[in-house]
Amino acid sequence: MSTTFVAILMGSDSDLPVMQATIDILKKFDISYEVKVRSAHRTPDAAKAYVKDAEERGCKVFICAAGLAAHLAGAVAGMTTRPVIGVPVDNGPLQGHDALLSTVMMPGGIPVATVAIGKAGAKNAGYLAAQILGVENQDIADKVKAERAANAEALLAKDEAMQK
Ligand code: RP5
Repeated sequence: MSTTFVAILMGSDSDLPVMQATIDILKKFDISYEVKVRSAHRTPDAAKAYVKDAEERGCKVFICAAGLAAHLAGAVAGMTTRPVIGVPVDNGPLQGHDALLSTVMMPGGIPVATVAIGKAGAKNAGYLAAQILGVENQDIADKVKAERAANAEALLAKDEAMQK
């Protein structure tokens, strides 16, 4: 029996401090996930083996994070037709601009849903995965909606306090 989960792949363990934001969001919505270090450059065979196996075991969305010449998301997108979300990591001398372009500029037919550079992008990768799963899973969709409503309410309450 396969269990639905999200796979978070990162090119290096040095990406984990950024990707903790993704993990936190998936945990918030009680979404099962796996976190693996697999590199498009350093461990291409292991990356491919993992993607095939994860897909068979029920992975519905891949989130791939890498910095510098960030090819992981694109490479994974070429191995699966599941949605792939790419997170450009800002850990190099170009502050992630290199990773952004490497991740987002995919040729037609092999999409990577690329989010913002760094922690905001990592957070949004978690939300986007939740929203994709929420198309078929009402429980997750309801949690995402409730969280948005609570955030909107909190912001308006801050505005109200500011007016006093
Ligand atoms: C990329 O190179 C990784 O995703 C990481 O962002 C960057 C640097 O990796 P380390 O040298 O810190 O292992 O492949």
